[in-house]
Amino acid sequence: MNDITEAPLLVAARGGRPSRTPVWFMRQAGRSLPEYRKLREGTAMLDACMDPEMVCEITLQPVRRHDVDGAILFSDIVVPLKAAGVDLDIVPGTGPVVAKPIATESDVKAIPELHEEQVRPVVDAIGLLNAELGNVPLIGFAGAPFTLASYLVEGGPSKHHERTKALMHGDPDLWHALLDRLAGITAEFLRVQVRAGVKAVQLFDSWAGALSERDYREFVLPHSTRVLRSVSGVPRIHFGVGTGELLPAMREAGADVVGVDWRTPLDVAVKRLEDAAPHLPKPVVQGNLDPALLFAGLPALGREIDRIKREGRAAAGHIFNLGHGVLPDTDPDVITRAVELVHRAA
Ligand code: 1CP
Repeated sequence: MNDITEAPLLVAARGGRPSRTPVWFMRQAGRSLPEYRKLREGTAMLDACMDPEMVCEITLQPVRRHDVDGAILFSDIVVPLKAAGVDLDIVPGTGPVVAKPIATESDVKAIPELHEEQVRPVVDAIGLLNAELGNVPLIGFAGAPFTLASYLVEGGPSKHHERTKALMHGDPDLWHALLDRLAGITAEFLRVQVRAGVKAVQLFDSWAGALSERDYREFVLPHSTRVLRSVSGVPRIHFGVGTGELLPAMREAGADVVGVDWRTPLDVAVKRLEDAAPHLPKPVVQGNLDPALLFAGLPALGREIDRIKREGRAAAGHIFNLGHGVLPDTDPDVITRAVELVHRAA
């Protein structure tokens, strides 16, 4: 196979039947791999994301080890915010922490735009990766406006997103102004990655599942729709956690592939997506193995993988993945075995 457009992940993303079920894992690069921990020693996360050689090496590590069908660019959802000039850091063991959380109109107005030269190291990393990856597609990504807003408004990781929801309901105009700015940054970051040569993109709205469908439709959907519409030329994957109730609305945002966490069986997800938009082509889904199943032993893991593949046949195309990211204590050898089990014809 010399034509990357025939790579299993890209065939499935177009709603076709590839030669094998394509599989990659969210957070496949990172703490579960000893070679990652070794390389990262002494380098802060955001510095690593701006070092093209390091990004290239970390992105390749899981591809070499596990024979996955996609490489996810090593980066983070806050990278474009930091690059544009927002004062934030990624604190080990915590996640993104923002120096001055967003609360007022002047805070929103102070959020800068993103310009390509500010993320030049990411562009360079994509160039290096495309030279190395052969027929394995490189997946770029960005954080969706709502999930980014949650970090900016809460000041860091949040369980209940209470400040975010308070702003959304308490001052809808300011909320929409904030999401409009963030949608601009996210859309530009995705377009930069597409121009640099990624073969697919994923929009991570990880925390959208914290919202009711009503709130999602009013306060989030228009902005995510704008982001997805502004990206063309590569398949677009749209993912969130706990979004079983939001799947119809997420489909309306217009992505080519909808990510599903482990709470909703794929055949049920496909039915919800189809019922929501009978005029659209049959949906393509990504998911949805519970990351905890990688701790359950190979017989149980094999059964779950077979079930998910069976249920995934309800879709026009299925990209196998976890329902959320690899947990840090996961045994990397089990990830390799899981990939073999997905690839096994059944
Ligand atoms: O292999 C890969 O998937 C590529 C690397 C990657 C991705 C896709 C990282 C590296 N971050 C992300 C996206 C990301 N970052 C998301 C969306 C995906 C998801 O839902 O998991 C989110 C919500 C973040 C925010 C973030 N960054 C967190 C979560 C905090 C919370 O609210 O619970 C954390 C812990 C980080 C830091 C981070 N990002 C990536 C790594 C390897 C790390 C740890 C860095 C360190 O400890 O130094």
